[in-house]
Parts: sequence; C-alpha cells; structure tokens
Amino acid sequence: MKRQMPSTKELEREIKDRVKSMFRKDFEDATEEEIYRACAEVVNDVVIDNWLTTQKEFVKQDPKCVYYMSMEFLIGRLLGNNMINMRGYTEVMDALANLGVDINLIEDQEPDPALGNGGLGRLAACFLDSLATLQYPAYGCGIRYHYGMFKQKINDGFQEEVPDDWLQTRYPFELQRSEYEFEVKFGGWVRYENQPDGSTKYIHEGYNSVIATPYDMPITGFDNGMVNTLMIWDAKPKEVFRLASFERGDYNKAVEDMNLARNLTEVLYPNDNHIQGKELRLKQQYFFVSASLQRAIDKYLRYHNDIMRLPEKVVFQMNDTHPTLTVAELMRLLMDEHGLGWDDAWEVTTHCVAYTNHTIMAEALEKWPEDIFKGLLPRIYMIVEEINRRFCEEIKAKFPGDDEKVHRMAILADGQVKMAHMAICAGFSVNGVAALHTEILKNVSLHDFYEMYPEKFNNKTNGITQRRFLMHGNYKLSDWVIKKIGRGWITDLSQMEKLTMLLDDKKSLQQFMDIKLENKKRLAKYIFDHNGIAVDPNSIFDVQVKRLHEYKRQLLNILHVMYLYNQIKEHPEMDFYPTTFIFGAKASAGYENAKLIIKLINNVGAVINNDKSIDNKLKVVFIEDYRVSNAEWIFAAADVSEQISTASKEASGTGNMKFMLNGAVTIGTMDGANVEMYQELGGENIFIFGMSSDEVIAHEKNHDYNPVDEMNKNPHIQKVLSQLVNGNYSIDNPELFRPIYNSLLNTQCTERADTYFVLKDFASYCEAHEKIQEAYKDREKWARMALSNVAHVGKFSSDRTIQEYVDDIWHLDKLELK
Ligand code: T68
Repeated sequence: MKRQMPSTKELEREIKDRVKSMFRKDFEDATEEEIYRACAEVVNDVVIDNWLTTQKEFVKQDPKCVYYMSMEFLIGRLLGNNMINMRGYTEVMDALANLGVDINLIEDQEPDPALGNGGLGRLAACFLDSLATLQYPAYGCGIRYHYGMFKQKINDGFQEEVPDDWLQTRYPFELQRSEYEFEVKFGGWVRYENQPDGSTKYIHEGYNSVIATPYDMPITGFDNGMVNTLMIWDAKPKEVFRLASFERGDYNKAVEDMNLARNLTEVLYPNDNHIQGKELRLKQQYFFVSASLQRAIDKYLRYHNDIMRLPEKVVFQMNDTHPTLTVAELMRLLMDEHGLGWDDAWEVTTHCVAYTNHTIMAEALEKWPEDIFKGLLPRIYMIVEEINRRFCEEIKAKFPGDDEKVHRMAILADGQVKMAHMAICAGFSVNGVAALHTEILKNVSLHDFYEMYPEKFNNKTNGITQRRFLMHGNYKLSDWVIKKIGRGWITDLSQMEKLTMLLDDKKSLQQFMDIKLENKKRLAKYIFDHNGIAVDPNSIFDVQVKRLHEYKRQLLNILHVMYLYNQIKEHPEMDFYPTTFIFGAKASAGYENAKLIIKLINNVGAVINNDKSIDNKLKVVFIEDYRVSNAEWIFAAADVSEQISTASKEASGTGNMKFMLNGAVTIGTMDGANVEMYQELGGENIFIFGMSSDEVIAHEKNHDYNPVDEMNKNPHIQKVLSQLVNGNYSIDNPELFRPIYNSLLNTQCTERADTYFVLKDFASYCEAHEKIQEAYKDREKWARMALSNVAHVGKFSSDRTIQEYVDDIWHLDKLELK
C-alpha cells in the first residue's frame, strides 16, 4: 500500500520530535541544518516504506528492468523533490511556517549533489524521475564521487575552483548496501588452460583489486508510491583488515590496493564535451560498469536459471560512450563466469545493450591508447580484440574491397580503442538526442555505421521533468497553471496546450506577467545578496546559463553587449528598453579560453554597471556557481533565453526547454532541439538567427570562411574587437584579452580562426536582438509570446522521451502498484 505524507499538524509534531531525538534539542534551539536533517528523516520514513513495497512488487511481478548506465547523475537536491513527489511539499512548508521557519532556508541546508557536469548528467537525473513517475522498473548505475563538480568562486573576475565536499556530513538520502559488494580487478595478466572438452579457460592473475560497495538512493515517482533505485558505487580496499593486523605476506600489494581504492571514486572529471584520456578515468569506467553488471546478473540469477534469457529481463542503456565497457565486461562475465561460449555470449550481449550519442564534437569522442587499455584490462582487451576481428570481417563482407572503410570503422586502429565504434557494433540501438542531431549522425559523423546498420539508428529528442523545473522551481506559475487548467499536466505535459485558450484573455496575461515579475524580484534579491549588484526587475532579464564552451558562444553574447554599450553611449537618445544580461557558467579547470571569457564577462560588467551616464539601461551580471539549485530560480525569472550555439554543434540542449517551460522567449540558432521548439511554436514566438547547420557544415568542409572579411564588412565588429585589445575592459593589462582576439582573427593561433563562426553570425544576432526590443515594448504581445511558450512545451517533457525509449528500445512493462 502506498504510504502518504502526514498532515500539516502531524508534520509539525514529527519534525519537533525528530529534532529532539536526533539532537537532544527543543525546536526553538535547533539550527537550520538540524531542522533540515529532521525534515529529511521525516520524509525518508515515508519514502522508505514505499521503497520497500516497490521492491517487493519487483520480486513478485518479475518485470524487465532498464539499467541506465551513466558516469554522471546530476540529481540536485532531493528534499524538495521528494516532498513534491510524495505530495507533501505544501504540508511541510506550512508545518515549518507554523513553527516560524522559512522552507527555503531549510532546503538551502542540503548540499547540491553535483555528480555530473551539465546536460548529460542532468538528463540522466530527469530520466530517473520520469521512469519512476511512469512506473517503469529502472536502476540508475553510477559513481559515488567524493568530490562532485567543483564549486565556482569568482575572484577579481576570474574563476577559481573550490572542491565540493558534499559528503563532509552524512547525506540523508543514501543507504549503504554492504550486502551487495563485488570485487573489481585491474592489471595483471591472463593465463589460459585448455580444458578436456576442447574449450579454453582464461585465468586472470597478478591483478590489483578493490571492493565495490553500492550506496542506494531512492528515486521517487510522482504521487504513485513507486520508488526506483539509483546505485552509486564507492570503492574500498579488499585487504584493509589484514593490512592493519600485519597478517598478510604481500604488504606491497595491499598498499597498492589501498591506494587504488582511495583514488578511484575520489573526483568527477570536470569536463563537458571534452575527453582528456586519463588512465584514472578508464579505471572509473570499468569499476562502475563491472560492479553494476555483477549486481544485475546476480539479481537475475536469484530468480532465473537460464542466462541465455537475460535480454528478456534486462537492458543496459549506455549514456554516451563512457560506459561502453559494458559490452566487453558483459561478454567476460557471460563467458568466464557463467560458462557461455562466444556465440551465445554475443547473442545475449547484443540484445542487452543500447547506446545514446550526445555529441559530434571531435574532442569529446572517447579513444583510449591501446597500451593503457591493455595494461589495465588485459582480459577485456582480449575480448575487444576478438570483437574487433569479427567486426572487421563483417565490414569486409558487406563492403568488399573497401579497406579504407574497414580502417575508418575498426574498433582497434591507429593504436587506439574507439569506444563509439564498439558501442555501435554491439548495441542493438543507436540514438541521437534531437532530430537534427540524429540526422547529422546518420548523414555525416556516423555515416559509415549508418550504411552498415541503418536499422539501429533512431532519434529520441531529450526532455526535462516539469516536477522539478516548474512545480519546485516556480511554484507561483505552477499554482496558476493548476488554477487555470487543472493538475493533468503534472504527469502529462501535453495538456499545457489548454493554456492557448488564455492567449487572448488580457486578465490572464496580466496575471501571468505579474508572476514573472515576482520571480524576477526573487532573482534580483538573490543577485543583490550574492553580487551586490542592484538590478531592476522591470528590465528585460536576458539569460544565458550553461557550461562555458566556445561552441555555446557566450562570447557572441558578450560581444553583442559591448556593441550595445557602444550604441547607447554614442546615441544616448536611442529608444532602448533597459536590459539585464545574466550569465552563469562553469569552465573546465584547464580550459584557458573558456576561463578568459568568464573574466571578459565580468570585466565588461564592471565597466558597464559602474557607468552612471547610461542611466541603468544596461546591466551585466555573472552569477557565481551556477548549479541545479540556483538554476531553478533563474529559469523562473527569465524573459529571454539565449540558445546560441553554432548550428550543428549542440546535440540537443535541455536548458532551452527549461526556459520555455517557465515562459521565457528563446533567441536561438537552428540547432539541437531549438529546431523542434521552433516547429512546436511557429516562427512568431521564437527569435531565430544565424547560419543553418548545412551552411556551417559546408563551410567546414570547404574551408572557405574568413572571419577577417566579416570584420572588414562591419564597423561595429571592428570597434568591438579593437576594444578587446585596447585596454577598454582591462586598463591594467590591455593584452589580457589578446588570446580571445586571436582566436577570432588569427589563423596562426588555432587550426581555423573563429572556429565557431562568432563573427559570421554577429550581424544576424544583433538584428534578432533588435526584434526582441521591439516585441518587449508591446507588453501584451510579449505576454502572449511568453505564454505561448508554456502552452507549447508539451513535447519537451522527459516523460514523453522515456515513453519513446520504452516503446522503441527497452520494451518495459509498467509495475503495478496498488
Ligand atoms: C550534452 N553533453 C550535450 N556532455 O552537449 C547537450 N561530455 O547538447 C545535450 O542536450 C545533453 O548532453 C544531453 O543529451 C554533455 O553534457 C558532457 O557533460 C560530457 C561529460 C564527460 C565527457 C564528455
């Protein structure tokens, strides 16, 4: 039976009792942190009961399960999310209010579990939310990094990285499960023995190993009593006790094992769309893949005895190539541990694994040097060699005489192990994350593979969960929508369509804009408290928040701000609607250009924000430490959403959808899911600019783009670029921004100057912004555009995405819950 949250009155008492029993304190004397912990336990009580019930139904109903394999789960804070999903948020808020406490301050005590970089990790978290809400049996499998994404401090305009010690105090929403520990082995060598039956036995020797311990986190569905599990793995040394008591002979090996375990799960690699190729990362990959597969097979064999039928109960979805070792490790387990021959093992494996591609960026493609790979995973390497040998035979048979093609497609080539090639070779499904992206995979980046296996390719346009990004982040709008069209949209976002009936209702439009204003005031206060900058909630809030990457073109945005500033100074009489440009972005620690762009944004802000002569028409704010928790407030407050990547580069984007859900109007390129937003909205409710992906791809192919031509054509560009290097924004060191200038113009510094066509799209971007200015001045027209965005957001729920994965790839049945 589903257990409900207690009533407000009961909650008041329970929270007080918890504070007393946990901290031996009266409520009045408790700190906010202690109240947070008490609330977490009260909510946990309900969650745990439902978790137990769900897991019992798993055993009874024996459904097929998806294992979502991901190096990253950017789950964000769980207290608020769990309260919403258990339908107790308002009750807890009221109970706390009765006790004289603001729920926001309590939620703010929770560390923001940042076990991911950006879109890919957050997508995994949204998928888990939707799976539980739609009642599909699922496990998330990942890593319990001790240090997640670093915290960003801005010091004198520069980014500084501070370690994120989120486990410093016990995290209330995880449960250590020592009963499900498994050993994972690294290094050593493989010896083989011929068996009397003619088969060969492979024996792994001389290895180092660690024990993988899972920590389970509950993933609650919305109002249905379903609780799935996210298992994140931590490592501990196998021999720790013997080492301590000096019983063991091989002291050195024990020390090695200890260090291996200590380093493995220590820290998340903070790169988004970029792979460094460090051995420790390969270790992390094998570690969580091996442990997760062992647990999955173990669970299967507890209730079944025919391992050949594994695909009827289990599917592994690989979130990008990071977990591609799933392929070879599953082969190893099936052959070496469960006695299958190659063909049977391959049959099972290729029906159990599917692959999602998230990028076409060359620097994000995973390739491991063969020697590192072989040294670390000798048995896995042997298996990869055999997969590769058979795969190359298959290519030859299909395309006789095309040796070039075999070389291009091979898994092992040029001294490297190409993970995407293995994922496509073994996966029964290969999907992109937006329609345009999938077309580019089929026709350009993975064209060879598409020719070979057209039936494997399919598209699954990304989505986001409306429970977190509207109900939790923007409860005022959420309540308003409930008043207008009921609650159906909470689990069926397509019902937002009903809001179209309000598009000509002036009163509703006014209420809608009043809510936006309230949210802007909330953000303005946050900005004042954190940045000391006073921004006018009546100005246009124009927002770009996402990881900092050159292809996402924060540079285009800030160059445009510099241009606007010039215009306002030169033409003070100009009719300009005051605008606040808001940025938030972390740059990978070693990404110099990205870090310099952050400094540029801050320096431009410092000059503009302090220039009294422009009468507060322009403000520039850089929000420090952009993360899931503050993102929710930022989306709620945005008027304009900047989605301005170079066309073809952003596989999908999901921030674009979160803004749309919150009634911001997009300025964007025809890239990723923007294309589908445009289709849903019609051209009049979105501002599209810039080159198409076809044009970009053609320029890249023909090498015929010269940014100097763009500069020479456009005096505004000339002025802005000169201001990059004349000390305008860096009086002490006029050369500070020279690398940015060079990246745009100087062919000697990069492979191709202005790799991401910033100057090429500049004029068109300025024009689109002028149209925004015009549109915003007509308040009613703007309200209609913004509300249209909410009304047409239905497609972009992760519930829709998950249903498509289920229908086309996973073929799961819903768990029945009473
Ligand atoms: C993002 N990728 C895509 N990668 O850039 C974005 N990469 O367009 C898409 O919407 C999103 O995935 C979800 O599909 C990433 O976020 C990474 O974070 C990453 C991490 C490690 C290595 C490479």
